[in-house]
Amino acid sequence: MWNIQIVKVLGVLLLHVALVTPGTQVCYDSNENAYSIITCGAPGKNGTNGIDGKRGEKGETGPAGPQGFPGLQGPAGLAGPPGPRGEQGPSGAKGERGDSANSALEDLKKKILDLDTQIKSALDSQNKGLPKGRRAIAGDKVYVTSGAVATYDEAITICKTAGGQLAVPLNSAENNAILALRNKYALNAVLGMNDKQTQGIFQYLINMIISYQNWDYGEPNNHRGMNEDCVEILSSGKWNDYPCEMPKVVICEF
Ligand code: FUC
Ligand code: CA
Repeated sequence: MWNIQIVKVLGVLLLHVALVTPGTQVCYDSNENAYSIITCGAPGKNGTNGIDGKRGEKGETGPAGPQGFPGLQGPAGLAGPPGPRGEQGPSGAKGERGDSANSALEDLKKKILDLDTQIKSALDSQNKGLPKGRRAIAGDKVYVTSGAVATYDEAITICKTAGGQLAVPLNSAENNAILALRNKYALNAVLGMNDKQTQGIFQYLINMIISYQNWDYGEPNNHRGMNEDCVEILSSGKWNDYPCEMPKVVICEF
């Protein structure tokens, strides 16, 4: 059986080699169910397109696109840490030669004396306007009163407001000048000292223990434990401690 097929194929091949001429071809003749040398018909027309195939699988990621345009500038960032210390700058020009310590001190003294003179003459011209008897002088101090009475605290404020301070005698000359004013009014006058801080220890307004003193006999006695913390000058010029709330003549010193 296989031998017959082989012989048939070989036969056709031989026939092809021997008889094929231009215009003829070895074609399969379906009527004969065999290959034969025939003139082959023109090839049929292309069939219509088949239906679309299935959607293919997702392709691989493409290459990166071109760089985009730069975005808008963002807000300013926080201040960075301080930079390292810069180098030292060049030294400045040499200054003028200063005054010697002594001549600077002399200048200062002169200025203070000038000021002192100015203040005294201003006070003098101010006090000369006062009626006689309201002004007394001891050394470089000027004592002034209007004859009005006030408590100790009020008296301090009155004299401070006037640019001076409550009269305080530091020696007998000053005590006499104050006494002269006190006696014009025949009323005891308040002095600028008290023992509010420590009973029995009288101090000036600047919290210094008094140096000069002119107490009356038996004074200061803080009579009957009455808080006699302030000091008045009596008609004798001697001093007595009395309660600060009692009104006394106010004498200021400048
Ligand atoms: C003396 C003084 C008192 C008071 C009284 C009336 O005792 O020591 O301060 O003035 O007299
Ligand atoms: Ca007393």
